Amino acid sequence: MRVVVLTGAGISAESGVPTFRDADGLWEGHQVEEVATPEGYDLQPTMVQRFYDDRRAALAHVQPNPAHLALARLEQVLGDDFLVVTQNIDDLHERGGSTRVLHMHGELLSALCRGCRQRMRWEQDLVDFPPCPRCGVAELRPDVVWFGEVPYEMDRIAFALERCDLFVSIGTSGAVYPAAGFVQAATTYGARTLELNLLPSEGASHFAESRQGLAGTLVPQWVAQLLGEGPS
Ligand code: BJW
Repeated sequence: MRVVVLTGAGISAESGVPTFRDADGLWEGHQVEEVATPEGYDLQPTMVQRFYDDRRAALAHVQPNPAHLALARLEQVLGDDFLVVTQNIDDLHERGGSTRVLHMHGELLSALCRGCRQRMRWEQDLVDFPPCPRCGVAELRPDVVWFGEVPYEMDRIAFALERCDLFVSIGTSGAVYPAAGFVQAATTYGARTLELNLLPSEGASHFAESRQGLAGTLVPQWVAQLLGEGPS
């Protein structure tokens, strides 16, 4: 059985990573247009660099939770028939043991040079605009996908959605495209669909099944069920 899992901010919430649109979420203290668009970055680059520097630094203080660990366990069983597509820019899937992960909205631990367009692993602050180690131009920005930009890995994601038997969406509001449209694509190609979310998402009606609760509880339960270990 081929399984594609889409994850959003909700899967990292119990690790202490703020979501975007919940109360106390990241958007509560910031205008989305200011920190998550190329235009916002051009207007206030230092403020945007600080926003991402703070989030990068915060990674050192969070750990994967049982939901991340359960997905890594499922990958160990399904191997190449399993894929995590994450909208998250944290590294909690990888630290939880997953290796088959596509970061469609980029990664905090990566920088993108606006001079030479190279992407590179980056663990330090960017607020002082250090020169690119490759081309020397001081135009490094967070390697994340802002509104109006094209998400990463779309070809590989489309290929996986066409071939999967089961599509599972975990901890995402379904407010942001193209990820919000994956459930309809998977359905069109014949997959069964399941949503695991604290509350019904904006796209809940598109899923064949929807379960509400904490990801740290629901995901291990679902994985155990899929592996024949729990009640069906
Ligand atoms: C729990 C939980 C717990 C809490 N357990 N659950 C009009 C119509 C349609 C589309 C558009 C339109 N106008 C413009 C567009 C396109 C636009 C878009 O979607 N806009 C919408 C606002 C309408 N999209 C784009 O511009 C994208 N690019 C694009 O479309 O390019 C064209 C193209 C596509 C494909 C091929 C070729 C061309 C780019 C989108 C980039 C989004 N970027 C961000 C910032 C990334 C960097 C960063 O992290 O700062 O990505 S925005 C932000 O939202 C971030 C997230 O990844 C994304 C989704 O958020 P997510 O993960 O859903 O978080 P929340 O907070 O919204 O929800 C959390 C959920 O978890 C909630 O439901 C909670 O209930 C739940 N939860 N705790 C389980 N413990």
